[in-house]
Amino acid sequence: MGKLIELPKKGKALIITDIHGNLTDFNKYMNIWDQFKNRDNHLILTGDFIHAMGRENDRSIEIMESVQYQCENSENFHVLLGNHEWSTITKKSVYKAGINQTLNFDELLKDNFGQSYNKELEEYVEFLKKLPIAVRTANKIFISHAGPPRNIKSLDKINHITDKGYNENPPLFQILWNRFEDYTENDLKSFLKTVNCKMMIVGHTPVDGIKLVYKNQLIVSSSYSKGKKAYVELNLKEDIKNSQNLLKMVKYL
Ligand SMILES: [Mn+2]
Repeated sequence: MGKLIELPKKGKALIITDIHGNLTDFNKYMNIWDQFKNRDNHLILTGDFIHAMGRENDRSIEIMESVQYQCENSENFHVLLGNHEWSTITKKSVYKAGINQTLNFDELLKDNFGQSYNKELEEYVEFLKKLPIAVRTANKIFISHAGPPRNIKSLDKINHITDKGYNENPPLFQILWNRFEDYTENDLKSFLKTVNCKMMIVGHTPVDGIKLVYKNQLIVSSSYSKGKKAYVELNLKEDIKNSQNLLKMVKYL
């Protein structure tokens, strides 16, 4: 029941971020995954797969259904919680460009499921509560939606990060919401030291494909981005010593 997934030194992992209700991009990535999947390879979706900018192009429900199906049917399909899924659990409103995305999602559910929308929503919440929060690979890469959180004393704290619930839980809030202006280079270094990792990969902040922050954090935008759409094909067997080693594994949609 832990919230941290540990991947062994075997195979590769596709790391895909911030789909935000874009079914076209989601399907492109699922095609890449179909070609890529085998016993040793993994897919890591780093959260925020729901909530598009406009109602008319918001395909969050189809994506939610597909993600749920694949999670239940493939051990190598890992989906992490993002702040937008968190807002569905906590029923806290989340805004993007001034638009209340939580209300939009409610409307979408009502349109799709009519009277039974509330029952459907509760089923989604139960599913989302099962999602892990982070992945740590044997070659020392830490992957989460955002962050790092402050004042984490051990890797085990990440594994138990939701023990205190989803509301009023600062470390959980920070790992889902923190952007690079929210932490210093020292915060990042001290976090990586605590979890015994070399580099961190996150989504959350829209960038032009990728952006390297404080030398040890790679921000990736796979769909909702400021231009290019990037993902990472992480080799889990390779020794990764620095950002150059990791940048070689970046691919574009
Ligand atoms: Mn986010």
